[in-house]
Amino acid sequence: MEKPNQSEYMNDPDEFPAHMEDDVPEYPDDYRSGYVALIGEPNVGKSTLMNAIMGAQISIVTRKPQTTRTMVLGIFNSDEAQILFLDTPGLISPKYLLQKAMMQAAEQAIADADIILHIADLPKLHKYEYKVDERLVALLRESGKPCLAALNKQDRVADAEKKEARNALESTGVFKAIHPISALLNEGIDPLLDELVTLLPVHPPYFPPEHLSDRPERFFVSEIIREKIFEKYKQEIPYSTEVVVVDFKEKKDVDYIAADIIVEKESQRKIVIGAKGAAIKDIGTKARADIEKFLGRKVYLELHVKYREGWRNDKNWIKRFGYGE
Ligand SMILES: Nc1nc2c(ncn2[C@@H]2O[C@H](COP(=O)(O)OP(=O)(O)OP(=O)(O)O)[C@@H](O)[C@H]2O)c(=O)[nH]1
Ligand SMILES: [Mg+2]
Repeated sequence: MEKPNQSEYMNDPDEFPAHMEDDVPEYPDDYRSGYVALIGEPNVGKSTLMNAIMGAQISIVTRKPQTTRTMVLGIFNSDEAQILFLDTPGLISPKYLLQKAMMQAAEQAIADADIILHIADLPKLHKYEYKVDERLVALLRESGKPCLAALNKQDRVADAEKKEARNALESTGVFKAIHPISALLNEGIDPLLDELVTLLPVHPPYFPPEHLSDRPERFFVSEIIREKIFEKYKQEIPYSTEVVVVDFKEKKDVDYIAADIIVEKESQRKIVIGAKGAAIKDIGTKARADIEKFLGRKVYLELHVKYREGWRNDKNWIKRFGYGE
């Protein structure tokens, strides 16, 4: 990802919102800003942590692994720092092209980051006898960047288990500090943020302070619809589904949004539509409620279900859907 250049944005009023032209905020000389990559296995709570820090649903969260597919930026502002969090897809061994693109997103985040925050899942560490993935440790070590670890889901383990997990991560020698947290219950997050700030480079903010992300509203709308599909279906459908917003018109009373839900097979298309359209109606109702909450506006949502045979393994479709380079 291209980092925006501070001096360019100060000089080019076309690039940034009008209020920045005449009201360029002053920042202390020791203001810090930089990128923090959230890295870890699927389902450990990376997106939950980002949302907890942001106080908003920037990244979708479900109970299933491999929910996040692409790098999602969350911009956190305080008086002393702007932290740019890069939420990433969980680290896996890719089996199809879409997963390969997902791993590229995680690698790109590591390459772009000033600091790497590894999120580990405490109950899972306990279950697997505190074994730390050696490939991950090698990846972090090779990056040469400062690394911190967050031991997440502390609400689900006893103190003795936390201690074992801490010892296991400490023994790798790659982490500057280890923070037990619960992203779900918002525990342990302030000390983690404080520590991140101390490790950030002294740099003016990259983005105007009221920006929460660099993604357009369309992106969040399609992600919310995808989240509802992840929640509704078990194994196959969520991983075969992509959502594309094809029309988005802001109107006076109610915005009009049309989106295509794309699956891989005709049989999946039938399932997503459901008997007499009941399934798609349910997805639409739930998605619309969350989209309205996110946009703060009323929305008319129109959904169509289509199939594109084997799109997850087709490089042209993957590119068209915005994954990979
Ligand atoms: N008990 C508990 N559950 C948590 C905590 N943090 C996250 N979870 C749950 O863990 C599940 C996965 O959370 P996500 O935030 O989607 O995980 P992720 O690491 O972003 O997953 P991928 O995007 O698939 O890589 C969800 O059901 C969360 O509610 C926590 O601190 N405690
Ligand atoms: Mg995620």
